[in-house]
Amino acid sequence: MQESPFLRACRRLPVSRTPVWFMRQAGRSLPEYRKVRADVPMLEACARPDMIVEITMQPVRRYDVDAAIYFSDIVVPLKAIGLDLDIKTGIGPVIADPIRNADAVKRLRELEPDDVPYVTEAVGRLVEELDGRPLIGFAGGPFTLASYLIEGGPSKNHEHTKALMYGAPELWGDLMRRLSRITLEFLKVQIEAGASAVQLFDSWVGALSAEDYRASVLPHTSWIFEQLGGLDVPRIHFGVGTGELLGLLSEAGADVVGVDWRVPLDKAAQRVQPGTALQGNLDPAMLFAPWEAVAERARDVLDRGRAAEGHIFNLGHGVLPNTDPEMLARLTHFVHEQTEQ
Ligand code: 1CP
Repeated sequence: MQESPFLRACRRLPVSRTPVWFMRQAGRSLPEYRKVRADVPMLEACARPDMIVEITMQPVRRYDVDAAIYFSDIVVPLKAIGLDLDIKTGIGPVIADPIRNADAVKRLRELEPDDVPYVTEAVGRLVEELDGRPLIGFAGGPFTLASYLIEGGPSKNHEHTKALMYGAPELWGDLMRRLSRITLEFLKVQIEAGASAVQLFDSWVGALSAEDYRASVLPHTSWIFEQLGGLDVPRIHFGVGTGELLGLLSEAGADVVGVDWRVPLDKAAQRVQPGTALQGNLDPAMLFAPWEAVAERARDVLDRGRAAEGHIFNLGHGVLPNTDPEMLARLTHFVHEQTEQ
């Protein structure tokens, strides 16, 4: 079988068409998702192979996307090691006792494959059902996970996180090392079960200056990517508001850097290291404009994406909850049609 355009673009090989998938393509914006989730709390859904398989497949049935993304959440491995946390509708992850001192950090134990048997089972079933279409595994990046743990929930300014990072560098290092090991193990479980690429969502690192990112986050993320290096699975690295960090996100060891909508892809291509493919970067809010405007912008993304060594079409961040699924269907078709060789 011909290798998929998605995996080929990750590896910077010529493609028969520009591959496309959407961050957060599963869930939220789909009526069929809301239906199956109606009586099932989010974290329960993430621990049930039947739900995981169904929700992961929903967007694949609807759109001709070139990859599926495993249905889960970045806090699932933290729940699996016993942290008291929940995902609240309309809010996001909420941690009962925020982690702000050495005792709390020490309680973060390693993740074992046996903590997440449902991941192994669901990935295996998905690989079979996807029949050659790649499955992307994912995990949260260490800064983003640390932010939820330290703040206790979603945060705009990450003030407690930065207080710990600047004020207690050793404790910060310990926390980052523990989270990196958990993230690595969570990704390895997905890869060993058959995921053919992984994405590290360090969504909130854009809150840091380049200097602080280099000193306090990069060493940990580099370690994760290095550990994954021998597994022959493309590694995608994504964050929001990372215009100033794009070079460092690739330096961390990613094969593909995900770019939000703020930096045009031709500029982003100059900022990443040679040997890096790009993923992105249509503004997700753009999908609320009339189709003609969307098409024009999508064409611009494709044109600028040609400056990259490989391009995977995506949005600049996740699909917004009220997005019309019809727009995503049209957009997927448009990207394929414009780029078919
Ligand atoms: O396609 C998909 O939706 C796949 C599944 C997926 C992914 C990739 C979910 C399901 N979550 C994630 C990753 C995730 N979770 C990220 C990284 C991606 C991003 O930047 O958007 C982050 C930051 C989270 C944390 C999180 N979980 C939030 C954001 C809160 C904040 O700080 O603003 C929210 C709202 C959740 C809950 C969640 N995760 C996923 C779903 C479908 C939901 C909504 C839960 C519900 O339906 O009640």
